[in-house]
Amino acid sequence: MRSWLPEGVSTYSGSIDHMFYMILWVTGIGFIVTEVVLFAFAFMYRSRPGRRATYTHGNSKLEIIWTVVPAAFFVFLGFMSQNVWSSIKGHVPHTDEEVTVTASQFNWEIRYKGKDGAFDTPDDVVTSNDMRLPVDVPVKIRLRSKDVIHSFFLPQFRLKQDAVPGLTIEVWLQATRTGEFEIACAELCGFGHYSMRGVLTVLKPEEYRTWLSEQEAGVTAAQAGQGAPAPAAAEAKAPPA
Ligand SMILES: [Cu+2]
Repeated sequence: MRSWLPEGVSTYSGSIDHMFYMILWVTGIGFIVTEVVLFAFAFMYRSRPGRRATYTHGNSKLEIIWTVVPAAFFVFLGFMSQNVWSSIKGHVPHTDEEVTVTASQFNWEIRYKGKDGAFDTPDDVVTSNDMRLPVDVPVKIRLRSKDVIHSFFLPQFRLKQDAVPGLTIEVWLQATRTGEFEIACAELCGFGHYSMRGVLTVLKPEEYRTWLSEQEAGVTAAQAGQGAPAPAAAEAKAPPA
């Protein structure tokens, strides 16, 4: 049954899966029990020759039981979900690893700070549908949208968050293994919605550093090629931690 969901590769995927299966079990068992009783009673008390219908006002004790027991389950599940929710959504861990993801019809623009350590500056490293992150490090992702509502979905990380025009929404993840994973859009956002697909590559931290430095060097070289003098001072600066 566990094979239902894709492999979980974030630090919080286990607690989300646990909640998912717990809710599935509770509601699944409740569903089966009530359906069996419904069909059994419909069969047992079906119309038959010689049997008269009786009028009953119901049974207060039974009604109290089948109201209180599910209510208690819902409150229990609510408290459990609240713990998981607040540990994932309630706070973003302190981290120096930050990327901005901007959704638009129909691609994901991934933006890294570049050498100056600040977003939305000329030295930003920008890729399309190609996101790379280090393993075992918390990463903050700032989500934005240029046009309509999209939904940033990393199934293996159990991360799904709407990207809403006009807002910057912060989410985070910490990958537990290296590999390539799908970035999907989970909000019907237009004709090209199906093609809105990216790849998240989780690398070892040193491989990630190397890749990012190469990208930064590429941006600097491109700027130099356009006639803008390469900022020599920035070259000497230590890269952002
Ligand atoms: Cu979309």
